[in-house]
Amino acid sequence: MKPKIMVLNGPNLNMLGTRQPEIYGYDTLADIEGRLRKLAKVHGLDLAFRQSNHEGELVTWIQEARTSCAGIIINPAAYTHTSVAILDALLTCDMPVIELHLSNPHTREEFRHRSFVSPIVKGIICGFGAHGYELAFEAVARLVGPKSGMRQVAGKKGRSAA
Ligand code: CA2
Repeated sequence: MKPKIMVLNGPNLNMLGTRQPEIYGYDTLADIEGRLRKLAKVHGLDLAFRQSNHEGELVTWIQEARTSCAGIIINPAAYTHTSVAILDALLTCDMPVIELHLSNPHTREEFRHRSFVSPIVKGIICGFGAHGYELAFEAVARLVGPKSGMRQVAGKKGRSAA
C-alpha cells in the first residue's frame, strides 16, 4: 500500500479562483488537486484532498489521518487564527504536519499574525499562492516517501543520509 498524504482545506477555500484573485490567485481548488494528483503519482504516494467549511469536520478528518495517513498538509484558513480544536487534533498526530497558506498572513491584518497551529507543525509554507501546495507536497514527500528514512541500501535495512 502506498503512503497516503491528507491535504485539508478550511473554510471558504471552496471559493478559490472565483473571488479576491489579487490575494488568492486564479486557480481553483480542483486545479490544485489535479496538480497534486500528478505529483503524488510521481512520488508513489496516495492523496486524500478535502475541503470543509466546518471546524468539526476538519477535526474528524485529522483524526482519520492518524491511522490512515503518513503526513498532513493543512491550510486551516480562518481557523488558523482561532481553533484550539484543530490544534488539539493535530497534537494527537504522530506524523509530519505542514501548515500552508496561499497568502503571507504576516503581511496582512494583525489578527492573521497569530497561528494556533504553527508552534506544533514540522514546517510552514506561505505567500506562494497555489504553488505553495506543490511546495508543501514536495516537502512532505521527501519526509515520508519511499526514498525517505528507512530505506533498503545495498541489502541493508537502515536510515540513509539522502
Ligand atoms: O492565505 C491563506 O491561505 C489563508 O489561510 C486564507 C484564509 C485566511 O483567513 C488566512 O488568514 C490565510 C481565507 C480563505 C478564504 O478563501 C477565499 C478564497 C477565495 C475567495 C474568498 C475567500
